[in-house]
Amino acid sequence: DYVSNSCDKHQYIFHLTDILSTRQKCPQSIAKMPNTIYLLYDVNPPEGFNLRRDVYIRLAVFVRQLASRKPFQNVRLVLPPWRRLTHWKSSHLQQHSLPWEHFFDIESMRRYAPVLDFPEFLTEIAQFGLQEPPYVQVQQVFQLMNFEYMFEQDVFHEKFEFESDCRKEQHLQGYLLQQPMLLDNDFVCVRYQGSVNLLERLLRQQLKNSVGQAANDVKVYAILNAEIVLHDQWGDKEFWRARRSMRFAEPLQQIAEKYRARVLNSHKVDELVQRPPMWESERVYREAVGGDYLAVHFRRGDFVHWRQRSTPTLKSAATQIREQLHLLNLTTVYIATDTTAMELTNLKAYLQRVRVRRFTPESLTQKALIKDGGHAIVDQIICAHARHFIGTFESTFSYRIYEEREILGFPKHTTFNTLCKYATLEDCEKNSVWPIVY
Ligand code: GFB
Repeated sequence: DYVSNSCDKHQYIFHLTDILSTRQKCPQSIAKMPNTIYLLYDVNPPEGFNLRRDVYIRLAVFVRQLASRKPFQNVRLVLPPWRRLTHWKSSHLQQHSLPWEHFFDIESMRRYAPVLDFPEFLTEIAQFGLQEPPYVQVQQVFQLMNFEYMFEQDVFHEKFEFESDCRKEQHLQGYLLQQPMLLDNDFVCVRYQGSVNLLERLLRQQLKNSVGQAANDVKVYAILNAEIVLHDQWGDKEFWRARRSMRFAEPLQQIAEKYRARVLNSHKVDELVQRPPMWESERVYREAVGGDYLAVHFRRGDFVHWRQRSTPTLKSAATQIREQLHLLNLTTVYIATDTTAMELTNLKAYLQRVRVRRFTPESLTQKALIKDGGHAIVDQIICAHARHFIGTFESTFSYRIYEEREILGFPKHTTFNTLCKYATLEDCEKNSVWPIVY
């Protein structure tokens, strides 16, 4: 009924699923939606996958709330295509311009906020017929920059200011504007400090400046270096709702599930994890047991050089793993790591008589399908289902596993654990505990 009613009314349509079904039943209705604003964004190019996930949450919470206020009812957050990230080392794989659906369940995310994957955005905007395909005009690019000094007389104020000395060439611009179909009109630099909500003021100001354009114009804005905007409230109910809606893509979940069953004899039904078909049905729960294995995220790569103070040696990590296995009365450790084959062999040498397991794609075809990013997600899912987990100090990769385990319903002490630099040091620096909130 809702869909058929929306055919001849200029109604606010929230989910793309609604839009798509509307399109099938009455193709003209899309073009009638007034004031559609597409908000594109990108993140500082060197940033890794798991910080980018956090930036998404900041924007998703913001856009969801923004959509309840005039004139933003038809705002859409457009997910930036994934560029080849520096950590994606398999150079033989095509890892440019990957859509988010490769890694995440977009329908699930869309039940939280009005988001569009980049290819969906291109299709949708072409159907408006207002832009000349294959090109899309971005009316305004906001290049966010930090203020030189964050504090005025020791006080942190939320503020933004337009920067007069702004040349596009001076900025890295992320990957978004390298998309050949995006034509950017106007590039402005904005010094920005504060929470994501401050963006609303920026957008309102922009809309005021563009009066004179037709009321039902489609507007496309892009925000670069979006990691500069801070969470409105980190770790509150809304944060967790957005986080819970970010379920991994089904094919990756299946690969992880098959691996756990085959190699770790781990089956989610026996392990009492909370996994209803929809994230909306998840509830306060702390009874998860997990599979008969300890999981460790052992971050190496750049951490070995830049984080020497907190990164353990192979021998120290092995000692900590042994001790934990002994405490848990387990004999299997699953290791997720970005280390080299040589280091892994050395680590295993310190772990004799322990079953050490690590996921590798079962074929070249599977690796080409899931790519480095998918491989990392499979590692995260397997870690999330373990009886006990130990992460790496200050790694966002480990943080996302903590969150996943909070959602699945594990007792906190089985999750918020950190590898120490020295096996002998009981009170080494640990990652913070951020429990789930419903
Ligand atoms: O995700 P991420 O930002 O986490 O970056 P950190 C680490 C990337 O390395 C992951 C790969 O996205 C993966 O591609 N990687 C790391 C792994 N650990 C594993 C693993 O266990 N399995 C697999 N398959 N892949 C940030 C960096 O790293 O830390 C920044 O992105 C910077 O460049 C910062 O160094 C300090 O938060 O761990």
